[in-house]
Amino acid sequence: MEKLIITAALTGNVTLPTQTQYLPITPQQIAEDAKRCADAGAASVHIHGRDPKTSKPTTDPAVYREIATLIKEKSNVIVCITTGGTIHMTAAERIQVVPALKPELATFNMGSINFSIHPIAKRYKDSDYKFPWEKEFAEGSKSWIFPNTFTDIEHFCKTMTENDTKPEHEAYDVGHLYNMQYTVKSGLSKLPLWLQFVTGILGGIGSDPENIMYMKQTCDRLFGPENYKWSVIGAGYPAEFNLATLAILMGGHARVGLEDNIYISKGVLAKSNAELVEKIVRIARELGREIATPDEARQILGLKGKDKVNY
Ligand code: KMH
Ligand code: ZN
Repeated sequence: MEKLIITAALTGNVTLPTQTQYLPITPQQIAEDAKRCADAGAASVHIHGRDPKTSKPTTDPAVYREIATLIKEKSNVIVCITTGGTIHMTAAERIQVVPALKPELATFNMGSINFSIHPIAKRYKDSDYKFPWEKEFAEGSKSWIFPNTFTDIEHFCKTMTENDTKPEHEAYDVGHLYNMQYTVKSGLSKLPLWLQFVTGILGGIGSDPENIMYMKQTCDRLFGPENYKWSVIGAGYPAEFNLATLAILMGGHARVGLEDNIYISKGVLAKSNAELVEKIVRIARELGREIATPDEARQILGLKGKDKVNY
């Protein structure tokens, strides 16, 4: 099996600062976490920006530039920038970071889904929230649709191609794999593809191992086994570790991080993103899977290299 690519998703767009005190918020905190995760074995870090004052997710390219520049100074790790954002952001706002920074990798969400975190709001009283926006953000997600129309998909494909940014395709359900096939057939996406199978989002496919098997089988049929690489994002605990372990055994790759899961073990908060990376590295080593360095991951994924980014 090829070496394991570990992605660390550091802060995300839906984890609330109230949920964990260990969530990195400022560009400095995010960059320091990226370095610690790389030292622990992550080949790639997935980045969202947050307003340093309010902690709210932002699409401000200046925030992304600061984060990416600080990471580049500290580490050779691959920087994968989000184009996902939140319901409060337009598709144009979400994609603007790609022409601005021309990153090696950027996420590319392959279809529209309900995307809700409203059950989290039930855990907190009004006085529990650290920031005034969090309650409405969590409760309001009950009415969210995460829009990724074919118009958006076409525009994102063209923008990523123009900027030589490799898409990291996020598939939240089996139908999204067929959306991806449409982009391949219509010449918008080039093979080989790099995919994240995302499970456990309220609105998407569940975190059953059978779903990962089925998504992989579907990709084998649609693209051919040699034409894609895949990784898993199991949202929540224990899905993050269970599905990452399954992917390690099946020859896929794995993402962990506070964007997707805040627990290191049942009911125990992870004290850092690096602690989550360390755990998956231990599991991989026990199972005999070697860990890819950033440069090995660049080769596996066919990335342009960090000397060709615009930051
Ligand atoms: N939050 C994850 C479930 C993105 O940033 O574009 C998916 C994600 C999407 O990371
Ligand atoms: Zn993300």
